[in-house]
Amino acid sequence: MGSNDILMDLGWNAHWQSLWEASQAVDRVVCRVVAVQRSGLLLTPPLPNGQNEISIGGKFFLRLEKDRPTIGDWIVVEADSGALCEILPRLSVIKRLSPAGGGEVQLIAANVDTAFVVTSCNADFSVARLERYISMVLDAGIQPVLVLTKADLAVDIETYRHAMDANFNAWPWFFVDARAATDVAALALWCGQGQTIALLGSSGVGKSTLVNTLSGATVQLTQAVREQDAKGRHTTTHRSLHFLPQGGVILDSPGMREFQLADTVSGVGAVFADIEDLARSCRFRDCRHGAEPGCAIREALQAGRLDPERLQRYLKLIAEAAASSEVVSQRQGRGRAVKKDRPHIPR
Ligand SMILES: Nc1nc2c(ncn2[C@@H]2O[C@H](COP(=O)(O)OP(=O)(O)OP(=O)(O)O)[C@@H](O)[C@H]2O)c(=O)[nH]1
Ligand SMILES: [Mg+2]
Ligand SMILES: [Zn+2]
Repeated sequence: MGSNDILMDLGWNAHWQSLWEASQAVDRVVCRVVAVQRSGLLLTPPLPNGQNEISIGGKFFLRLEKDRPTIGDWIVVEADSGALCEILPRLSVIKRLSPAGGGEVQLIAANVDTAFVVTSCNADFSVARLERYISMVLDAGIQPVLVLTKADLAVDIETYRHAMDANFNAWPWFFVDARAATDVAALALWCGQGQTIALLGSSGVGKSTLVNTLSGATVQLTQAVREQDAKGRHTTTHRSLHFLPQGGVILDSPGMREFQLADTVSGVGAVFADIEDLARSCRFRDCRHGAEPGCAIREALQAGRLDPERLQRYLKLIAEAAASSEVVSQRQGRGRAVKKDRPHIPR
């Protein structure tokens, strides 16, 4: 396997080393997927023959999206032919429901340690959207860090501080001017060697600006947002991995428009752990928090210990994740059936 030092710079660590040793064969190398293109995968480090692009091909192409290689994956490749042999088991994967429908999941990134969930101190800010992002991130077992950009432009920063204090104190959060190295220095804690960070957020919130400031260089294009409504212009058009001077690897992504949760019920539960704790002390296991006696949720509402809007947001998100789980499991069940019984499937 090439130089270990190079792999370390790509996020390699003892976990990957042991998996690799278990599967090692003399004619194979391990690489990280740094971009997924229509024609194939971009890899780093390149294969011994200098090739840094391979096609997905064969058995991987026929798989459900969740089992196909995605950005951030560690893959084992035949050194000479460039054939993809295996995807090393993922430590984490961020996914959403595919907008194409049909219960397909869409992978956003694999093997991410920390997600910087980015929003701005302007019209982009939405407690509900932050909760949605954090649900997706926690479901993947990833540490969320909330980054509130454009603090330098905020007319009334206290409004944002209040909303953050009321809802998000379980996670680290920061006000920053994303262009200012001194502000962004607070994020370096999550950017050390062996760490992979993903940036998530709407267009125009400053994801690429953060990559540039953390890099101390202009590695990504950025563009001013629309004056009238603070909406971005979808400047970043594809996902890409960047290597930070702090030693970590950071993934820049195009701004996400509204997205639907995949099968992430437990992520929603983790965001609203306080509400799920309360629900466990309702007298009836199947309490619907309506008129039932001994309802801990209703008591908390009446005592002013639970914000009714927060409860509504929880109920909406948990219903969405449950509905997604249903269609996703149907789709994945069908995927297996198709493989096993292919000749008999009626058209
Ligand atoms: N004043 C100020 N401007 C910022 C801040 N963060 C980003 N900007 C500006 O906002 C604009 C959009 O920033 P980008 O980094 O391109 O946003 P993005 O999230 O990458 O957007 P997409 O690539 O479209 O998803 C640029 O003009 C940045 O200079 C900030 O904290 N303060
Ligand atoms: Mg961008
Ligand atoms: Zn109840």
